[in-house]
Amino acid sequence: MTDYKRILVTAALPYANGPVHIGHMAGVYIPADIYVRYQRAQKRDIKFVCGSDEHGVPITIRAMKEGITPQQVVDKYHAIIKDSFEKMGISLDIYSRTSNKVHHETASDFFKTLYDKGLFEEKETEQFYDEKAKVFLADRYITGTCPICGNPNAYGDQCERCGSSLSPEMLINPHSTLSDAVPIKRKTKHWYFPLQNYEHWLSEWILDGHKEWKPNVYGQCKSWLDTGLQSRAMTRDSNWGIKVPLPDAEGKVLYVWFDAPIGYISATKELTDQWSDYWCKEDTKLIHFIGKDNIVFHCIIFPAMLKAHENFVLPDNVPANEFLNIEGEKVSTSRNWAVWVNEYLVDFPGCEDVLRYVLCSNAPETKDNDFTWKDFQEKNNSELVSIFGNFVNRTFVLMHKLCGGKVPPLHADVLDEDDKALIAYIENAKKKVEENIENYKFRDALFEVIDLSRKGNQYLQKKEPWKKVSSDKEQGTSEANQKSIDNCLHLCLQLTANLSILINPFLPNTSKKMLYMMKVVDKMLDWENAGKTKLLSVGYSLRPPELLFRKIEDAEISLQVEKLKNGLVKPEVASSQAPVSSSEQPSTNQPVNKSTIEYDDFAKLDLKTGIILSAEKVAKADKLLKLEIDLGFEKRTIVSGIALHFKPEEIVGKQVVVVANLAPRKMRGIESNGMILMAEDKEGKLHFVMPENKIDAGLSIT
Ligand code: B3M
Ligand code: ZN
Repeated sequence: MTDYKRILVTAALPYANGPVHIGHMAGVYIPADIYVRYQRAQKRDIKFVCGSDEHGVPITIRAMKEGITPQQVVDKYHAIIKDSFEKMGISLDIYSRTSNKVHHETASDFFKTLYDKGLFEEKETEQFYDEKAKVFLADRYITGTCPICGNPNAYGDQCERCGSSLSPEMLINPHSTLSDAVPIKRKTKHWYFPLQNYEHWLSEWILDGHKEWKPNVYGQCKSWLDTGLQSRAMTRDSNWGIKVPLPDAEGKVLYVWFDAPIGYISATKELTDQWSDYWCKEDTKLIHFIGKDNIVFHCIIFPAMLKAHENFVLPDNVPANEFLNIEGEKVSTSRNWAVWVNEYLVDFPGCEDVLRYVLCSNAPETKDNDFTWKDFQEKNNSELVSIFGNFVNRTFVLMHKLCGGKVPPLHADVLDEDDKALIAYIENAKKKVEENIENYKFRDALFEVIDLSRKGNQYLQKKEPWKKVSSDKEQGTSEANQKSIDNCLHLCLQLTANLSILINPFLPNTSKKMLYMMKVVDKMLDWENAGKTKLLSVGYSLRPPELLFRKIEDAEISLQVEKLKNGLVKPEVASSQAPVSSSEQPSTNQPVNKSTIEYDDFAKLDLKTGIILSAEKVAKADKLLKLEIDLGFEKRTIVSGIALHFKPEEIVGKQVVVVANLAPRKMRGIESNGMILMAEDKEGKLHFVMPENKIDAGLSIT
């Protein structure tokens, strides 16, 4: 381990097509950050890089759904993701993006190098093509009826209702999502990377050479290699992405999984002029933190690319995690079954470390795991508050009460068995935490830290220093008792100092607060200080305690559970109204009681009666109708996701209730100015919410 001169840690580049959720954090970013913070405390040369993945189908799909350009999509989500990472304390050295010039150049050059070496196969194949929109269609762009469950809105690669993976050929009534055209097959040329040529080398490198990789990672690699590898197209027909740097490649871009991992190299280039030390020198330890769905790309395809290029180091480890489910169900971004980090940060200000704690102690390191809000509360209240926080708080309160706010001396002559045992725990904890982190066992490492604070509590409870103070003022506390009090609090304070060092990689904000209370500088957090019991000098005066964690109340938890359920979008409407996040998008399912709002909140809504003057289908969007609404005082254009429920001609003349002061929003290039209210019944059928009698348009609803 120590024969490496430098470490380069990469964390999977999130697609900039939505905010990050807690599954991403638990699987990738929190473990990576713990590892990096620990290595920094060890004073090792380490760089931590990441950035937004801004190409590929996920981005163009999102653009289509939101009715904005791919560039607008990536600009929006890049900013949101970057902000979430910063606030969650993910201590990246750089958060770059694959739309940067340096990345376009780096990825192009990489492709060109392999091309010039003659390593690609050029092949013509038949792919689905939309004759109306004049583009080749990725599987996701083709929808139709699922042959398995009958869902009319299944995608060409997957049905989101029954979860089956599909291919476009399997769909009943397939049509393009860009137009209503039935896709046809058409010839197209692409450049393929013959992975089978690297199979032998990969087997040796991984199956023989990296038996220490996590079983889930090793197992997946083995199964890919056992099945046999095939050529994979490294280019796509699209106008969004990095142009294929060849003369006869009009309308072709690099496959997103070709360019994205090169993004790690580009980000390092952007970060430091010494980038090539980290990428090209053999004594670099390269580690990719990823989720399990990215294993094949990071363990097979990217290493084969690196090997083919010849200039680069290979990953030393790829500690991929499994998935985190929410309240017993798989995360689904299209159904909005997720806990979004940007929303958590608003709902629980100052509780960033709590989320880090819960996600680490519950990380899906070896199998899929479940996040529940109840467990979140439980872990906060009965571990962070009652064990760790309680120990630090008691130590400080007692030290102020019994030792005049100063670090008391240690009397070696009266050290007893309990004192010695505590010293031994402190010394041993360092090694245990360290070993676990080095082996990517972050849950176990964190458990050791909490366990050390638990030991502290037990020690205090046994020693009961508060009982040793004499109540007789005249007589005062006996010398023996005072010595025992001193020793107890001296050791508890040294333990507190140790806890601040050990908890720092996991809960950096908590560690900072502890430093403040102890009036010491960051330097104390150097890992070499862990295990020592002379960190705080005798006679040094310390600040009064501050609570490290607050209790989380039942009401906060039920609110979150409610929010999760209320935000849930049914698969049928998900594709036209895919949520950006639950707070930005109204859901169309049956509301479970929402939380109470003040009258003032209600009064902000400008609800008006209106009449539909005209309705027409929106091109390339089978769920949207463009409505002209008479609001009495003006006519409005409103785009509404009701096309699957009503024919345009049957709703002309209907009375409707309009949210008239909703911020305008572009959908499919049409600006929508407001929203009409609909009621959804148990069968998922929509009904207009409207007055029974004929009334004028433009009346206020109060
Ligand atoms: N953006 C996939 C994902 O977010 C992809 C990772 C790229 S890492 C080079 O799961
Ligand atoms: Zn299905």
